Amino acid sequence: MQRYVIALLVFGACNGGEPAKKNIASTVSSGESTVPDTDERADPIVTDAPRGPAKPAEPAEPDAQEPPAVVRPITDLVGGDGTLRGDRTRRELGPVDGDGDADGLTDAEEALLGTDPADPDTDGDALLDGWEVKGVDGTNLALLGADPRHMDVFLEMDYMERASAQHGLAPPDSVLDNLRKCFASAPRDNPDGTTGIKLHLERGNLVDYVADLDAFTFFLLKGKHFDIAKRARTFHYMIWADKWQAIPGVGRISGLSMAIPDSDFVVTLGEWGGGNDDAKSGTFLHELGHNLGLRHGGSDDVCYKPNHISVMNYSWQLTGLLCGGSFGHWDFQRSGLPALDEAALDENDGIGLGLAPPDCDTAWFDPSGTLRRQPADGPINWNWSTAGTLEASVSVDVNKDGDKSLLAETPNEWGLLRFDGGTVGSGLAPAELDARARAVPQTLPEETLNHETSLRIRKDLGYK
Ligand SMILES: [Ca+2]
Ligand SMILES: [Ca+2]
Ligand SMILES: [Ca+2]
Ligand SMILES: [Ca+2]
Ligand SMILES: [Zn+2]
Repeated sequence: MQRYVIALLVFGACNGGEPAKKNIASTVSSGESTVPDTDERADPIVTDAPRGPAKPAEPAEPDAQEPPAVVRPITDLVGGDGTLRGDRTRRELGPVDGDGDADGLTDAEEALLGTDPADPDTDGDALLDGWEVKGVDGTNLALLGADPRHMDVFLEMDYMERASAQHGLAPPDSVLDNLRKCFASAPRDNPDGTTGIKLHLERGNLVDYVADLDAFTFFLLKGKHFDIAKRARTFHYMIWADKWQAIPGVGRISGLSMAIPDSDFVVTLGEWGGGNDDAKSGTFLHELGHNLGLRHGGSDDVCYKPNHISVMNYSWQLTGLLCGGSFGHWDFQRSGLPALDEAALDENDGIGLGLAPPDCDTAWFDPSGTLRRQPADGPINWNWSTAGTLEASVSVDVNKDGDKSLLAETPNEWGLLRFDGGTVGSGLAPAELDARARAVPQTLPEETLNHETSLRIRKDLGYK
């Protein structure tokens, strides 16, 4: 009975109820918890689900431009100090003829680099062309691998330590590889003629241990360990922390983006023993997805939509997508899927034959409330009838939110990414930028996937 109540709270929070007020008082201590945590505890806990006053979705990034006829590696053109390289380069530059789009590069420099002299941000990653070539705020982005013709996301990751955390709190290299590869394979076209997004993950430093992190303390730690003046306009900031302060009625959450979109988030897998590689990879991607504007239902805040094959769907956050017979596939949804009418589901049609990813499973709740999975690109036994016959119209609350309704169509999430969350790309003056970078949100997006629910999901899916 208690479990049922918890589930209702969890699912209800995905549909846009009032944002919970969170207590911002907390303490910082230098000690660590003496309670050993494992991945197997079943305390009532909750994970996250950003909500709150959702900013209206902004139009997707414009299509990438036609690549220049000859694309030279940016390192051939720009030195680590932001100066353009070589005698030939200098000859090609000719006289300075102005900077028509005010991005810090002259029209002649832009012609040489293959950037758009009429667009201050040729690749649409919210970092101005001039910033990516010559640096900004004392941060040399070119030296860090930025390219004005290729989408870049920079992220500083600090971490906590707790010796009793079974899996450790900081990420191993294998997790960072998962994250980089996920973004590198993004279906996004760049002006340099390639696809993918370069995710620049920088290991930061060990921060003070905090047993029960909250937003106020998060921003204290950020102010102490993140160089706001140098990096607020170019870097996201996150902490691999221990546990987020328990939320009444929810419990502990696995992570939290401070807004949607934003430039700050935390991963708080302490209740999961720090999380195995899959939990770390998926939770990081999920929260970074929120930072980049993604929501729990693809097009909305509705959770557990079977027509949403993504780590933004709680069904797959802790395991990764199940594709080709194995878990651990890290992705946001790559193409749109049609709406599902829970009151009249045609089992023959599944979630859209020929539209769903061909080798991946989808997951939904059967009438008993058990999470089921079947290949996404095929018929689906929505009501889990034992005979397995396919029926033309069945009525099932497949996302278990207590209502049989229309689950809205879902988009290609990669096409929705916005890179200007929080302070990234900001044109604020230094004082205002500093204030914005330290501002504790009045309300936070809600994450509602708690520990107990996540364990049940993994069990139902047959994970491990
Ligand atoms: Ca320019
Ligand atoms: Ca430009
Ligand atoms: Ca850019
Ligand atoms: Ca770039
Ligand atoms: Zn979330």
